[in-house]
Amino acid sequence: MSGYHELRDIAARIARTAGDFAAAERRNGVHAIGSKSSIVDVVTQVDRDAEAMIGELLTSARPGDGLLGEEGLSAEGNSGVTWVVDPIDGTVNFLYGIPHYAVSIAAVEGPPEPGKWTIVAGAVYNPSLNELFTAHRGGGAHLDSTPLRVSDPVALEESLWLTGFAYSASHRSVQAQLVLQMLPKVRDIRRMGTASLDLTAIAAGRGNIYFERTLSPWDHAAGELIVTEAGGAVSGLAGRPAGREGLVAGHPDMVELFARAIESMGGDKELYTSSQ
Ligand code: LIP
Repeated sequence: MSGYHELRDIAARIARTAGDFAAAERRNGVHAIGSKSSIVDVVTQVDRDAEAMIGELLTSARPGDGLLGEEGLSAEGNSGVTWVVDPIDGTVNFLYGIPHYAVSIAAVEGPPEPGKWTIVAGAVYNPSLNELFTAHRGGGAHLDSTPLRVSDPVALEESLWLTGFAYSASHRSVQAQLVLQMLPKVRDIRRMGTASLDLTAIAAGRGNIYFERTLSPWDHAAGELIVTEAGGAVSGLAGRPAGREGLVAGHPDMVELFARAIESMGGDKELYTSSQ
């Protein structure tokens, strides 16, 4: 078994390769080739090609590991490590040429499921800014070689809240209700469109709190470790694991403050039934 720092180095190298590939393809122009969970949830050929590239590079570096990716990448391993991959997080930004998208790659031990996994290494790479965020368990979080630290706690009314919205219209209506109640109480809200970069922003002190629902494992695995290794906390709501029913990230005191505020506004009401 490699050390976690070696897994981080593999994630970093491959995230950079795939991100530079995606950015080069973007310069030639891209278009949506289909939609997934709803008409607004698009996919491009570059998402698929980048994921295939990442799968091949990971398999050649670590042949016994499992794979789980947004565009269908899936393989069972026998090493106890699974790579959780978002080849292009922020696909809608990518489609429109908004330079705010990322490749996110995490190594997890145990079942590759939020609440059951242990995230041990991760990298999130934004090719548009040439920013590479990395972490490994117990080794701290870095932006390139600079150590990261979450921002100190502030009052609710001084907090910048990063968030995002679901692809499902009914889930969006629930999210809009919370925004309606929360917006007058905070400094402001940012919806930047890339969950992994929202998490790395929190790790870098570029916001006070991140809260989003309906996330998939590949949206948050790497960023989640980067936040906790930067001294932050990541939590679910109402005793549930951080994941698709909700994920709050920030300084531990801010997570506590926001989780209670969201719960008091009914923002933790279950969105998914067990069959969904
Ligand atoms: C998207 C995110 C976005 C979030 C969406 C979705 P994709 O990932 O990063 O910020 O709000 O729900 O998960 O689909 O671009 O990989």
